[in-house]
This record gives sequence, structure tokens and C-alpha cells, in this order.
Amino acid sequence: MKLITNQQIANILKEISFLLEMEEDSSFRSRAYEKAALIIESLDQSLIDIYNSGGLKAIEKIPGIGKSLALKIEELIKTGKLKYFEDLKKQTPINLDELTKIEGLGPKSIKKLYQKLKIKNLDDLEKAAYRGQIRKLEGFGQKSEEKILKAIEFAKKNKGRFILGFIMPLVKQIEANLKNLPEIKNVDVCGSIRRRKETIGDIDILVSLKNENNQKDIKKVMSFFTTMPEVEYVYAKGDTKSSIRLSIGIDVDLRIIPQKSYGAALNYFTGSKDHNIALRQIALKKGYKLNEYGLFDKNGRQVAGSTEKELYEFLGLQYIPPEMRENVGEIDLALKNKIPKLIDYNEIYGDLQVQTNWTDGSASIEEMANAALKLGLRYIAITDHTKHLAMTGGLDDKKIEKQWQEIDKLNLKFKNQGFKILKGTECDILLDGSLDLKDKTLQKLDIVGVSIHSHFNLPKIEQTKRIIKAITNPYVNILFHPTCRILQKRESIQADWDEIIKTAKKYNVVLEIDAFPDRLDLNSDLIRKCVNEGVKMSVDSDAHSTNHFSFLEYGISEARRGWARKEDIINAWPLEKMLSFLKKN
Ligand code: DGT
Ligand code: CA
Ligand code: CA
Ligand code: ZN
Repeated sequence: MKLITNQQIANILKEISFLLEMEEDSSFRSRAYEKAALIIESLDQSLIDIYNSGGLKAIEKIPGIGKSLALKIEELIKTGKLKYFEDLKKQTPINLDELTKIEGLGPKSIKKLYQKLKIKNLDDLEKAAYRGQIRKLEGFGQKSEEKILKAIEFAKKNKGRFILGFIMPLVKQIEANLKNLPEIKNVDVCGSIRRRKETIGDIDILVSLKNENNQKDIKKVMSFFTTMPEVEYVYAKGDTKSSIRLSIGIDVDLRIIPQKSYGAALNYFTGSKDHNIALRQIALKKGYKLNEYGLFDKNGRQVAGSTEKELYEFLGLQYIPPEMRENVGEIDLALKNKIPKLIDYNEIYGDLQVQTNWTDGSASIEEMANAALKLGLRYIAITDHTKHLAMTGGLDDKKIEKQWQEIDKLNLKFKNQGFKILKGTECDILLDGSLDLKDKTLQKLDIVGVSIHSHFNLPKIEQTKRIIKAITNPYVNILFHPTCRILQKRESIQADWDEIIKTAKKYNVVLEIDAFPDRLDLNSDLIRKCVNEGVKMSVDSDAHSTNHFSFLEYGISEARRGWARKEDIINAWPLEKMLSFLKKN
């Protein structure tokens, strides 16, 4: 039995779907795999648990998963591998991971590039583009060749980094497994993960032991770590540090730290490097020496370092939350005792961007509401796409009115649970800045969100004008995923953000922090600007299935990285307060 997560299984099914899509006449089978992947991603229970308690039959009972798929899942659970998938990959030996990161390359074009130019990976693609071979292919042109080159540059910058929210379930699982070892006292994941950076290079873990110098315990912890089922390769196994690579391709370091140095090590390995350097300078000015073993006076005596709190105290600094440690002004604030009270992870009341199966979501309004309620939320806004986004089956003015009838009915049901479903939209901003629904429809909605889903490459001046025209519409409440970036896939659109923030302030428009792990847009710099200008924000999951509400966590992380407080985030407020803020005169 292999420890394979639902996400890993879903990813394999997605790759199969992609590979099938490249073949002729396989799009039906391809869609079945894609659908199954989405269903598996939104399961509450792990497939391993389902399989262990009910066997193959229980897997088959999951909607959307038939006999043949269930057998494949069983094979993955039992062996960690799937022969069907390995064979498919042999037939088309291309690096999908790399090539699908190039914006605009879908299954059909990747297939053509492979068949005509033998392009298997990013390297091949880059060479062919530089040689001008791609523009000669049917269906490609000089413009798409240029676009590909730009996308390659972008992808190279991100190579080897992982998106925090997608890797976090695995990190939490490893952390929990270590915590369960009876020899271990403290476990902390530090580095960029503790700072909640959007993407991370590796996983840095610190532990301390209950019996610090017991060689047997040290060996046992290190052996456990280097033989976890996810381990693919062991770089080093020692008494104080071990390093491994996991099968998904990410490296993990584990360090055993003596209790008296634990805070200093935690601080050092959390970083950022620039934050560390600034702290060390403060220590020097005070006549101390700071390193990962502790804070030491002139005589080499340790004065602090067993806890982080103590360390900051001795340096004359207020405690600085890890999300702020980027040396962008936080140390000054701490010196003046002015670290803001950041929004906390349990302070979100509602979610203002939620998609359902009325468009491209996978669950019904009721299922989404129940999932939100289960997580402790008090309200959600249903914000399905509008008609201009035709591939999602976007709603028009008529269809959205039908949706309101369903919402009204459901609200009767949810009322005694203290939960409210708001009528919303993710209304498309058209090329000229006008909106995809009529004003008289927008007027009747509780939450009008607007966003861009096309023409990402407009010049800065035009893009700015377009957005400003949209958000000055009197019925607009929120600009969803304002910069439209997709991490590792698409750069932000070009726009004058100072101008947009100014306009948002004037027109009482909220800017969204989209919590979907590959969006996190606004980024921390823009969030800090909004906080400074008094522009309010929302943290929304952009959920497309019931388990996506858990993404809110990463939106809160981004908000904290941008120094936002509860008063800056409107859905950290109770419903009435939030709605009355949005009301316009
Ligand atoms: P990553 O892994 O690229 O996402 O980013 P980090 O910040 O986790 O960087 P990593 O894993 O290289 O190192 C973990 C922490 O260790 C880093 O945030 C600060 C500390 N550190 C590493 N190298 C140095 C160094 O040369 N000087 C100082 N002061 N600190 C360092
Ligand atoms: Ca790291
Ligand atoms: Ca590291
Ligand atoms: Zn959107």
C-alpha cells in the first residue's frame, strides 16, 4: 500500500485526460477522466480510507467513477503506479508538466509541436522558437511564436518552485506524522512556507527532542524521516540534519535543534534572509552577536534564543509575525511598537466569490452553501460567470433571474441556521469597459463583482481606462482578481494601479484578494497600497467545488503578507455591517 493523496491521484487522472485529448476521437474518454479528477479533488474523505473500509465496491460507488476507473484507482493505491498511464506516457514521451505551463498551449497544439518538430520539453520548444520554426507551422504564426518565447522566459523564472496552496496538504501531513512520534517535542515548518510566500523552493523543518542527547531517539527520528513513503531519494542522513527529495520533486530538510537554541534556529531558518541580516545588525549595535544558535553577549554567554519571542524582546523589538518578515519596513514598525494587528486565520465571516454548477463550478448552490456552513462561514455570495464567458456557460440577464428563485428558496431553508446566500455575479468586463449584464439586473443583486477574462494584453493606458470605466459603474461593488495573474502561467495585466486604487476609494469599490492558490491577486505590495489608501478588500476563495473553501487560508496569508487588518477586509465583518458598507448613495 502506498501513501498516495487524493490530489496526486487527481493529478494523474488530469494528465491522462490531457494525453487522451491529444488523440483523435478520445475527447469523450478524456472528459470522463477530467470529470473524475474534479470529483476526487472535492471528496472529503481520502480515497485510501474509502478503499480500506469498503474496497473496490466503495470506490465504484463514488459518483462519476465507474468500474474501470475504480480498478485504476485501486492499482494506484496498491502500487503507487498505473500501468495504463505509464503506457500512455511511453506513446507520447513529452514533459507535460513543463509544456502545459506555457500559456496558450493546449493538447492539440502540444501534439502538433511534438509530431512536426519533435518538441518534448521546454528546452526543445525554446530552441524551435528561436530558430523560427514554430511560425511556419499551420495554425501558428509569428505572433504566437513571440508569445511562446515570452511565456518560456516566464516559466523558466518559476522552474523548480511550487505553489504554496497546492503543496500545503502534503506539508501538513508530514508535519502531523512527525508530531506523532513520541520522541519529538516541537515540530515547525519554517522557511518560505512559514512566511507564506506564494511559491516555495523547498520544505525546511525543525524539530526538537524530548530526550535531547539520546542517540537511539535521534536515529529513530531520522530513520522515520528518510523512509517516509513519499521519499524518492535521500541526499544525506545525519544526526543533526537529513535531506531528502520527495517523489513529487520537492526537497525537504529536517534539522534536530537543541532546545536552548530552538527559537534562534526557528528565527534563522524562517528568514527571510534580508530580515535576518537586519536583525543581526540590530544585535551588533546592542553589543550582541546573533546566529542560529542564539543571542550572545560580549563574553560569548547566551542571553536569549530558546524562544523567538524572547529573541525579539532582547533586541528591543515587538514580535513580528512570520508573514511580515521580508525587510520591507516591518523592523521599523517593531522598533516603534507599531506592528499592526493582522487579520487572523479564523476571522473570515463569509465568502464573496463562489461558482456553482450553474456555470463552471462542480456543485449546486445548496452543496456549496452546506460546505461553507460546515467550515463555519456565515454567508456566501453566488457569483457565477456571465454570458460573455461562453465556455463556462455564463448566465445572461434572464438566466440569472432564474437563479435568484433558487437562492430565495434555499435561504428559507438556511435561515434558522443563521446562514445567508447572497445574490451575486462575476460579471465580465468587456473590451470597452462596459459590463456583460444590464444595469437593471445589476441593481437587483446583493454583490456585483466584475472581472476581466479577455484581452489581457491591452496597453497600460487602455487597460486602466477599461477597468476604471467598469468600476465607476454605480452598481459595482468588487473588482475580482484585479491583476488577473496566474502564478507560473500568466503575468499580471498592465494597468496604473495607483489610479485604480484612487478610483476604487472614490467610488467605494472593494478590491479582491482572490485566495485561489495560483492567483493570490492582489499581491502583498498592492495590498499594502490599499491598506495605506484606506481602500477595503475582500478575501474570497473563488471556489469551483465544495473543498475549495479551504483556499481561504491562503488568501488570508496574502492579506497578512500585505499587512491587512480585520478592518481592511469586508468579509471579516458580520453580514449587516458588510452590506451596509457596500450600500451606495
Ligand atoms: P525558498 O526555499 O526559496 O522558497 O526560500 P527560503 O526563504 O525558505 O530560503 P532557504 O530555504 O534557502 O533558506 C531558509 C531560510 O534560512 C531563509 O529564509 C533564511 C535562512 N538563510 C538561508 N541562507 C542564509 C544566508 O546565507 N544568510 C542568512 N542570514 N540567512 C540564510
Ligand atoms: Ca525554503
Ligand atoms: Ca532550505
Ligand atoms: Zn474570474
